[in-house]
Amino acid sequence: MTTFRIYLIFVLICLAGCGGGGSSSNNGSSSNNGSSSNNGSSSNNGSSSNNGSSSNNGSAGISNPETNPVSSPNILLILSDDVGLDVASNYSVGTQLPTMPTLEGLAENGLTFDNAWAYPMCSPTRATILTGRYGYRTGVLSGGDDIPTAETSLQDFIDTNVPNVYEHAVFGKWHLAGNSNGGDDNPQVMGIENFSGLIPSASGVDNYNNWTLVENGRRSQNQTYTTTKFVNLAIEWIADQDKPWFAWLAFNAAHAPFHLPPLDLHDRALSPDQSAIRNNPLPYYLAALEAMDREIGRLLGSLSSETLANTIVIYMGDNGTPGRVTQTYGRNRTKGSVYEGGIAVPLIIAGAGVTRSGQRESALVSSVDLFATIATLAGTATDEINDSKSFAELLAENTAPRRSYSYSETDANGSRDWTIRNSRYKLVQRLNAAQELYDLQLDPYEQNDLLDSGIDVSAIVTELRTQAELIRQ
Ligand SMILES: [Ca+2]
Repeated sequence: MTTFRIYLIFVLICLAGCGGGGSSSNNGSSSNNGSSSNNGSSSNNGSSSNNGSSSNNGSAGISNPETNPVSSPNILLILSDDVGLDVASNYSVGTQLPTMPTLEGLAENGLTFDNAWAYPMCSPTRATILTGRYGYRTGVLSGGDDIPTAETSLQDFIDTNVPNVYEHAVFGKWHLAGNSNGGDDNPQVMGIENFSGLIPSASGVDNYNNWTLVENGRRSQNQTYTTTKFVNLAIEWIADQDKPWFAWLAFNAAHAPFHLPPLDLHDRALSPDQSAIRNNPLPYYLAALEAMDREIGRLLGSLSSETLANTIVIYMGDNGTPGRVTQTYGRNRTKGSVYEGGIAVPLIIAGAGVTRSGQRESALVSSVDLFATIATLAGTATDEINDSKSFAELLAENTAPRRSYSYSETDANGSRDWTIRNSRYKLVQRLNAAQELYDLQLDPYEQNDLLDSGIDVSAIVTELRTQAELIRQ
């Protein structure tokens, strides 16, 4: 067993609850009533136990399996790019899977969601998380759409409702900025105090090893592998925090261009030839995911055991796997589509307050729900706001309230498609096409349109269409 793996196991055990009974070690307010005892000063008086500059170096505390809810936990939101269920190693969809011990460890110690939906493309999913509103409301329905500055960001919402409690930052891919909303300054316009990542290139980078970094509006060229750089930035920023923090870490991995990641970040023997990558991109795409997993492990390993015990980690894919590297799903039912291959994404949550260790959850949840969920975790007591419904209670209680319907849509390439589902059935309405109905329990890959089956499903269709119309009012 490598040193890294031993270390990782310690980190994951810590996420399950080491570090002293789960009481908050964040300095500053731990109240959830909107007032703060942390008066907004950013004093660095040494009283903080939250910044965790030291790395874990022993086994102290790992025998405590309990993770009690904590007030004002640190929140680490990790988004991967173009990663559907077929390449998520703890879902049973694909056959060629990446080795991802960090995420598998999170799943073993946390809660895995089997029915999480996002939008079919990058920008719309990010906009739903940022605003808690569906794309047809914000206008962000396709890759590259600009987020309107009139929208209230999750970070602004937290700052307003639990003032002076959280520091927040976004690292990595933004994909919501353009000429209409401030360009490189858009994250600051949206209330992000600290942004370091990707803005200029529409979908990510042309080259993972040579790209334009934007740090609070300032551009510079960077030659560090993007996955590594974003983790470096997150580690450095977290180490400086003396208040509870909310870090949004959005990898551009494993979005195209398919490439050979640094050899020390994966164990695959792959040719660096571009022709080899072109001819069979899947192993390279998997290697990029393995590199991401290893770097997530490095990030978690950089946190002190005390900080880990007060941190909740949310991992989610932003949309389905691209057609060139998809498995199981049909070629035209991948990223960009409202079929499962486009919108069903991995979602794992572990850490502070997640007491349903190693369990799976079938509740319908959506990227739009992350707004209210994260706001609730931050102490705003936001069960529902805009289109967003918090599922924070599910992290500790499997009988918590849940959605009856989940919704997604796209307006890419003139498609203007939408879909809605209940716990079992899914209605698909594509532009200028007949509606389709699938039984996701019996037919998870949408092979058999029930509207072609001769079975009377009119009541189901009516129910779902009525609910969609209510959502889209
Ligand atoms: Ca994406």
